[in-house]
Amino acid sequence: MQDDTIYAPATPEGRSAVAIIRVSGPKAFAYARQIFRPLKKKHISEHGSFPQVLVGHLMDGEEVLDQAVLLLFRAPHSYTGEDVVEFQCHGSIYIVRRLGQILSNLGGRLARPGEFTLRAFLNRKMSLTQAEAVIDLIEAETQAQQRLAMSQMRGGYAERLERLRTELLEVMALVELELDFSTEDVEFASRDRLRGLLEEIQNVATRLTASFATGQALRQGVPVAIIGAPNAGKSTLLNALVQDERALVSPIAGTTRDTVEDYLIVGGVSFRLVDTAGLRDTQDPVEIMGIERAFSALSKARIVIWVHAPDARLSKELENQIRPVIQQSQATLITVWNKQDLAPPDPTLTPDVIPISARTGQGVEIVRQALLQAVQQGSVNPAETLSNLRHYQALSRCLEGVARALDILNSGQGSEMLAFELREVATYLGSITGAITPDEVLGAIFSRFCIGK
Ligand SMILES: Nc1nc2c(ncn2[C@@H]2O[C@H](COP(=O)(O)OP(=O)(O)OP(=O)(O)O)[C@@H](O)[C@H]2O)c(=O)[nH]1
Ligand SMILES: [Mg+2]
Repeated sequence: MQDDTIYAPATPEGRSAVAIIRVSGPKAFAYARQIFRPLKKKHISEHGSFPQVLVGHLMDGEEVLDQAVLLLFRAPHSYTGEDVVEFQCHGSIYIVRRLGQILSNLGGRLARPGEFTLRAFLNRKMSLTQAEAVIDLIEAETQAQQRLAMSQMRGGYAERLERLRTELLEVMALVELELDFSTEDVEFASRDRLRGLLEEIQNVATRLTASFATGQALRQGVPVAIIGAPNAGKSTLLNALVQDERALVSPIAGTTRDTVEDYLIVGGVSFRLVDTAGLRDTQDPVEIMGIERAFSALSKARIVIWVHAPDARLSKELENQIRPVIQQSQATLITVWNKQDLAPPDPTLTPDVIPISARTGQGVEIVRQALLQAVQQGSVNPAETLSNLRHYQALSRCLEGVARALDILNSGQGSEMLAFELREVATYLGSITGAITPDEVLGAIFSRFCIGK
């Protein structure tokens, strides 16, 4: 338990109907008793059932500062696991600031970013992955992001990893026991059980690390590259998709030089659209740089919208350069025939080509739905999807350890090497849920929070 009492506004600064100021720590109730006068009761009671809700006056000395609502949570049944009180006052900048000063004068300390959640973690109210999910949930702007965060907050894959770690610790204890008998040739730990366990860890970790690209994409917006020959109408299509004059459009081939990005949300999923410079053989040094960037966007995309048009053809050489890039990245290809108002689709294109007219907006909705479909094909299960870089790195290291441990098992080497690798694997697994977490990792995680959470 922490011995100081912290406070912070939990709502953003500025004028609002209601503002919430939270206080957590051993003196939280004492502070509330000093500055809050309930309307109906004589005083705030120590006993009875919690949480409690009281209406009353918030006092600034003998003067009434505001009429407010007070919520009282008794440790350990609170967000932080400590005594917590929450003042819901009117959302005036003055009242919130003044209440902060009063709490500070009483001996409270303004909380650091994420300190309430850090305390919740330290008091075992939540695991580290759940605490991280709190940040993700606050930052969620789309339904897909909210689902990922919520699944992680409800346990997600962390529970599974923690179960595997506990089982590993049991087997590990037996292997370590063998070390004490190193002169004799004994095996307390069943090698079959150990091999089965390591293989299970390997399966789970492999599946999770494989889902990382999808998880990151959902979190940051699925990257979509719009490519094609100059003048095909790529920028017109970007503008039509986002319904904004985002990119410059002109009949001059080579209008777009640098990449132009914008976000589009379809069906709760956020897409990061990247309009690129038209691809062609050119001597213009600036255009060459633009085309390099177009290829770079192409290689990073998870979905590629390839725009064809009757009056803008790509050379065979360039087509042959593009295809392997898409194959390599395993991006989903959406083939679009633009300017269908001028001519019907080229019969040599794939049969599932989408005819559109970016200028009139015809067919653009079908492209939006195709984007959504491309994501859903890889059917995302939030409980099995990894979106956190820290977890990804820990699992990758864990997988390396598992592979080495399996090698040692198969070659029949001694228990000492095996025990070492098993300890590594357990440490990496434990670092994800927070069972083993150095202070600097905690510092880095919680500094990402806002004050008051
Ligand atoms: N008729 C017709 N013209 C279109 C359509 N879409 C775009 N255009 C025109 O095609 C020309 C090129 O459009 P852009 O969107 O600038 O083409 P781009 O592919 O971005 O070209 P670069 O940036 O040079 O690579 C403009 O004059 C557009 O108005 C369409 O659906 N029908
Ligand atoms: Mg353009």
